[in-house]
Amino acid sequence: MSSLGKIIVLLPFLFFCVFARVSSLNPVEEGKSINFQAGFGGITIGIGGSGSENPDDESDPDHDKKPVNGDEKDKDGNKFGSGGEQRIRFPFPQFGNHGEPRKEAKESGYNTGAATNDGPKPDFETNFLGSWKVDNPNAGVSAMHIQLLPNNKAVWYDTVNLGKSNILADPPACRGLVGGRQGEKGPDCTAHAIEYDVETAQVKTLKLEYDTWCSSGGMSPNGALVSTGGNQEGFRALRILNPCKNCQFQENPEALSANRWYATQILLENGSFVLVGGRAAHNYEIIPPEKLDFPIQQFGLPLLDESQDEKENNLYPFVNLLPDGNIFVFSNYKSIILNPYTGETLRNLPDLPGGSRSYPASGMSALLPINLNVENPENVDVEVIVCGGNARDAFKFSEFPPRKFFTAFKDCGRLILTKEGAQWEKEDMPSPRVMGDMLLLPTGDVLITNGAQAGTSGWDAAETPNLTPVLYSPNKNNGERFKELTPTDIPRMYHSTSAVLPDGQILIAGSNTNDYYKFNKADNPEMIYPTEVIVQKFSPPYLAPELQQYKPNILEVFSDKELKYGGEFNVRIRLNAQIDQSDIKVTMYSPPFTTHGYSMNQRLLILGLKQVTHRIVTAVAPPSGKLAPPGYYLLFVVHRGVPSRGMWVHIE
Ligand SMILES: [Cu+2]
Repeated sequence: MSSLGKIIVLLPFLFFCVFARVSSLNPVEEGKSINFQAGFGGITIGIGGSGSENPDDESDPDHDKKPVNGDEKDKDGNKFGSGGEQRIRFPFPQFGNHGEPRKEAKESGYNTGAATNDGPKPDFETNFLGSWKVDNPNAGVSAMHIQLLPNNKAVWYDTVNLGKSNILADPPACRGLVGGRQGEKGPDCTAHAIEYDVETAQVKTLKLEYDTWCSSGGMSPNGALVSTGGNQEGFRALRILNPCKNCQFQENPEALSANRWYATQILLENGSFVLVGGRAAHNYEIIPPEKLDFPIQQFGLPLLDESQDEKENNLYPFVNLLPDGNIFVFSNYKSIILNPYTGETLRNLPDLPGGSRSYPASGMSALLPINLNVENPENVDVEVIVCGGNARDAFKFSEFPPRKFFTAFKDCGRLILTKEGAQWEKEDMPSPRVMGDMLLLPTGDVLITNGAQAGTSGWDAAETPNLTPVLYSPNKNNGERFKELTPTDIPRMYHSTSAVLPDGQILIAGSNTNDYYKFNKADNPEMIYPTEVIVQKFSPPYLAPELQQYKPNILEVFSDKELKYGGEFNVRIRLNAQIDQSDIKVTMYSPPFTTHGYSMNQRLLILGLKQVTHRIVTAVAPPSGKLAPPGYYLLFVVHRGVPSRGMWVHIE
């Protein structure tokens, strides 16, 4: 949180030594880790995955194009947020569309591209600019941090130390009230974390003991959420949540080597996490996966000293794993390539000119999709993009009254990280943005949402919400890459999040520019933007209704879901089209941990292809953990820009 002085007296934590640790907590019990196959892989989740289906049956190519079992969502606002109720779901497809004539391409106005043998056909075109819908009018907890897990539950939470949320803990659990609505008395019996079913919008509350405010996290190789850091008693906490029914967080408040408040966490090739920075923590540490207690491995990181401004601008650094196993670390405007196992800086990269990109100036960044569909996939170029942000002194003016909000940056820089001597390539977004979110879509495009057009991160420290999503196509020519999409009408500014869902929709949630939950001006005259507990879903252009006829359907039960590095694997599909190999892309997405405008551990891999028909796609798994750290990914088959529903796969 920005307005530090309001609540916290920051201690000068400048002793970066190895700490004695509390080791009274048990490590994760073997039996508690998720069994993916048995837990949910077999039954769910609506991809036409009827076990009785014959994949070689040619007679019925369209049968599973209808949504499974209609819309199961309960739109009755009263039922949401209460948690608890489990529904029986019927994932079996309806058999329909037999013999129905397909919509003529001409009639629907799409470029189908003539079937030709010379070169890849273009992506299907659409004029659809996306659409918004409310998925749940009250999720109870404002989504400050979010992670999608392989059981199709999005876990999100804010903080236990800023008063009551909008949902009671179920089963009941109370704690002493810290902060909160004016005049309110304790105890606090609300929940501050929930599990959100991304298919049904149902909410189940989760218990959190140690504060997660402005924390970090990621998905471990076995599909658990590993949450780190936070504030106060959560500064050094590590929490593990396995994606199973009725699981709760296991927490160790003394696991980490330093206070990790605004740190960044990513996976390394061996499945360990690297946890970088945090307020006054100019170092990083390596934490093994799925352990609550472990020996400290901490390394100094001078970059975080060198890039610190008067108002920090070195928090939530942008960190990515590179194909050689080293990591890219970007803070403020400076970046390096670092050997994570020795702490050695291997290369200083050129400064990104213009101002600051890191928290609280809060630009956005992502590793662009990595194309492994090449001759030597172990030796590919990877490129990072960094966009938006604000001036290095912007927070000084936006933090306290009389506030002054500098217009955010419009510009982006792209840098090839694998080429020595590469320089930043600059380009401009259609609008200025700070605190935006940047997600990699199943197609390989990039979606920019959320944020504001002026100001910085921090309570009430920004104005003019940026309501217009932007699609960025990295492979087009500079100057032609951005496209504005349908705007929303709900501001999503400080402490908002977003997530790519298996069906290709984007979940958009959170936003709390206030120091506790505030919903209306009558009770909170000083409030500018309300705390958001409304959950939306955004459908990007590839979900245009008229494109759905081109959408491949993955037959999950007949497809390989356990991948081995470098190994070939088969995905059974149904696709009613004449295709050749160049019409199909297979992409693999690591669902990130998103908070404060940064999606940690996000990557999209475009896989090598061996053989493609309209029935079966044989693809090649990424060559190593350096390109795809072990764990769960969403795999999409993309037909000329139209993605299938994603199938969860696991690689190690
Ligand atoms: Cu924060």
